[in-house]
Amino acid sequence: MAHKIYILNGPNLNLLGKRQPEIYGHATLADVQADCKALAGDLNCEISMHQSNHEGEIIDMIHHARVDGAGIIINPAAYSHTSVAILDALNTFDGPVIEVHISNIHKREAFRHHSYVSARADGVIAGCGVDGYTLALRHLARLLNQ
Ligand code: CA2
Repeated sequence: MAHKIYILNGPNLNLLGKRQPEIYGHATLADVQADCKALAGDLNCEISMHQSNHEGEIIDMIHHARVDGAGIIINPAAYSHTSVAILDALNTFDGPVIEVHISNIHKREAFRHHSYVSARADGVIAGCGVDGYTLALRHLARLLNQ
């Protein structure tokens, strides 16, 4: 059976490809979803991708992943730097978690350098643009198919 991978995206990422292309590039979240879906079949994975501007909804999605998710790829966006609640939710999930940031948060303002989610993440990808999502998917598939 295919491994179900939840790809969760935090606040403002619905604007990906529509604003600030100098930081986040031109690809939209729909492009990211299409790239991940195209790759998933070859990796024995199935994608369930979501975006929310609301912290509680992201937590609800993590709870859904607890039921049938094999792994989580999460870009918590600004909540990375503020949300103990998302960290706590991820700590209730048993499978592997990969944190993705499109930009290199370590090259940006100091307040972006710390992520609460990194304390739970099994891997962190930052600064690879939207390629970070497919890189994360390949890595999760390697972990889950071994
Ligand atoms: O680099 C990343 O992926 C971030 O998680 C993006 C967050 C930011 O707060 C983090 O520090 C790093 C911001 C997401 C906002 O996304 C937009 C995309 C396009 C246009 C406007 C916002």
